[in-house]
Amino acid sequence: MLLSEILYYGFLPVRTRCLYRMVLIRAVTSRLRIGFSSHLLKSRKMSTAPEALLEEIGDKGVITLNRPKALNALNYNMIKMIYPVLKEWESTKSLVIIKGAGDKAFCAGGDVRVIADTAQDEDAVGDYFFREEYILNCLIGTYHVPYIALIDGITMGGGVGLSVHGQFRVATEKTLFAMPETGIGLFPDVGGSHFLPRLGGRLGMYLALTGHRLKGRDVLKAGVATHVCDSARIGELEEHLLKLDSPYPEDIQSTLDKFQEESTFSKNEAFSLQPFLPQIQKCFSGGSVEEIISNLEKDGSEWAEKQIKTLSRMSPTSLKVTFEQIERGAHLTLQECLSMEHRIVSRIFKGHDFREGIRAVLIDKDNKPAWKPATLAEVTSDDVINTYFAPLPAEKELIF
Ligand code: QUE
Repeated sequence: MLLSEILYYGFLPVRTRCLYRMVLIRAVTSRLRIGFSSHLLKSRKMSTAPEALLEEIGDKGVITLNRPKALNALNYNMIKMIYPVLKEWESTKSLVIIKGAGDKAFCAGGDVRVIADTAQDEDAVGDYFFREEYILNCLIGTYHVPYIALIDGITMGGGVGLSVHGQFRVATEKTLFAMPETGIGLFPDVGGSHFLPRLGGRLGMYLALTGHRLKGRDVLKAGVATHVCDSARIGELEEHLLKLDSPYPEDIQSTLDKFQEESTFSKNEAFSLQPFLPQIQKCFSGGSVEEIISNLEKDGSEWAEKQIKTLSRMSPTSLKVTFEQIERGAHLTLQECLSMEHRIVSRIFKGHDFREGIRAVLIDKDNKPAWKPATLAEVTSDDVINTYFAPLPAEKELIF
């Protein structure tokens, strides 16, 4: 920042100052972009709307993911905008709110299309996207001031990484949560190996392998959200939070509790997975993906048949990598989980199944991926899976 900018900034009234800082933050990040890869320059749009809004409102910070037409899918530019500001806010703010623009999504995932498109290139976006994304996930998981994610809409993959590790996650009747990566030849990353095995019982293994979607109050019941609030009142909740005077976490907690108490949707409904929890526990406790499938076959219920069908559509390699990842993650810190996931992703994003998954699900939308290997039996030895978990060359490791 130039001295003249600092001096000028000092004379502005508070609210104008906030807006001015937003502009400054944008200017600084767009300067940073000059050194970036050609993919980013090519993908720059003519539109001037920033892809992430970073607002300072007194001693509070508000991040808005601002790609509503792409369901706020997280791209590299957004990560580069958010990280330095979030880092600065850790020592200057009393709370941070993160939300999504538009009425459909908090964040539908990572911008996986561009990662698949460039996977074979020398300057593959995936080579730096995942590293920076996981560093951001770690900052959120270790954040020193209250971090409140308003997950009012679709919250999947990368969107889960921007919310679940934070102190407070507020779901609404519009929240749709999933870790659906086994369906596109990836695995539930962004710290999935940390939070999924900690959801209780084998629920996390079930969500990880099948990509099962949770809606509304179920997101709270599964332990992914900490609170619920009516979608129509999310704006009012945000206003209340922004008006709190130097809040302690307990003040935030009681504000969220009050809105939860006054919420009106599916209040008396049981957790939709409640009837299946014993089966989830029994079947998904198997010691391998094959054993889980054999447990489901033995179970023989209509529910079990449905799970077998779902699993048969997923990438066999992704299923085996995911099983191993969730087992290992149960005993690791968030940082260790993210380092492990970085080892896996560095290999898997260049593989056949990811490209094929993106083709089948997001490009051609035929939903008929031709996985290679095509069956679990063909993903032959544990050595093949262990290759994904092996250390990277020292300079490529993600160390916190
Ligand atoms: C599985 C996934 C993802 C997915 C669909 C799946 C995923 C992801 C997106 C996505 C959605 C909207 C976008 C976008 C990407 O879809 O991870 O760029 O605009 O990010 O079945 O894992």
